[in-house]
Amino acid sequence: MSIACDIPDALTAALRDARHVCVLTGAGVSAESGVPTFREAQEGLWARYRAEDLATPEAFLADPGLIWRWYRWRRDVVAGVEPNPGHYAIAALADLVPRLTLVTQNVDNLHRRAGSRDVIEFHGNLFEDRCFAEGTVHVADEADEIPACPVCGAHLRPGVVWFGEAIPERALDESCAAAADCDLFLSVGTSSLVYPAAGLADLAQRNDAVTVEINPNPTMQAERFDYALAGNSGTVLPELVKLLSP
Ligand code: BV8
Repeated sequence: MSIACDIPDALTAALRDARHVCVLTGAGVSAESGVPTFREAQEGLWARYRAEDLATPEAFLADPGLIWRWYRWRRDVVAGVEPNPGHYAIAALADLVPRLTLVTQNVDNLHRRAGSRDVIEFHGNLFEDRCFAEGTVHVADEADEIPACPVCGAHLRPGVVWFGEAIPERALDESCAAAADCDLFLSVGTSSLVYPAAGLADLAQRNDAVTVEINPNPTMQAERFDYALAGNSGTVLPELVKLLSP
């Protein structure tokens, strides 16, 4: 495994020969848009909470109003920013390789806003609400402190996957299939600490894919990747696109 920021020739060759590229992204790919990562301390009135403690069904049951306010704050943050060159590069890459599968841990919808199609939202979407009891999708009334399901009256909850909750079956199956089939796996802007998302790179490696970590702060898993590019996704990903552009 080599730590570099310029793109090694062997990786350039692997990218040019790739039949199927699988890209996994985390909060770091949205950092250059101004969205705080999970690792970064929460801001303002949320500074006294750890994101991991708020993103749980237990926290919602204990104080649904508090959790709704947190997710509304995050929606407002995301609504006030734009995708960055990293998001746009991934959207462009999809048209430069035979097949690209994009799996994101981010719930911020920025990949879609950058033009990526068929994004696998492994941990759900901030802008989708669900009935806490039935799981059905509903549009929450922004006026309500704690919106209620129009069908059964139960609380509505943000359409994200909380810690301790299962990954949506289709997202899990499609992501595992893509990781096992790809010949190049890019892990971008993730600390590789949250499972099962962090296990996808191993699955790709076990199926002989070339694996690459793109992160300005090489993670504890960096050793396990074939390449670790220690740079910002908003810089490194456009470089990869340039290498493929005619
Ligand atoms: C489950 C949605 C079971 C909500 C999220 C195995 C081992 C250990 C623990 C577990 C295990 N298996 C399961 C667990 C438990 C748990 C887990 O992994 N815990 C961790 C903390 C140890 N996993 C779960 O609970 C999962 N569910 O296992 O269910 C089950 C099975 C069947 C039936 C019932 C139950 C569900 C996990 C999903 C939780 N939801 N998000 C919300 O957003 O509110 S996770 C959330 O945190 C994000 O989605 C993301 O996944 C994670 C944060 O990680 P990152 O995205 O990587 O962000 P982070 O801030 O950590 O790092 C940012 C990185 O970017 C840094 O490395 C930084 O250097 C880099 N960076 C910064 N700037 C840039 C950059 N990179 C590039 N460019 C830049 N400019």
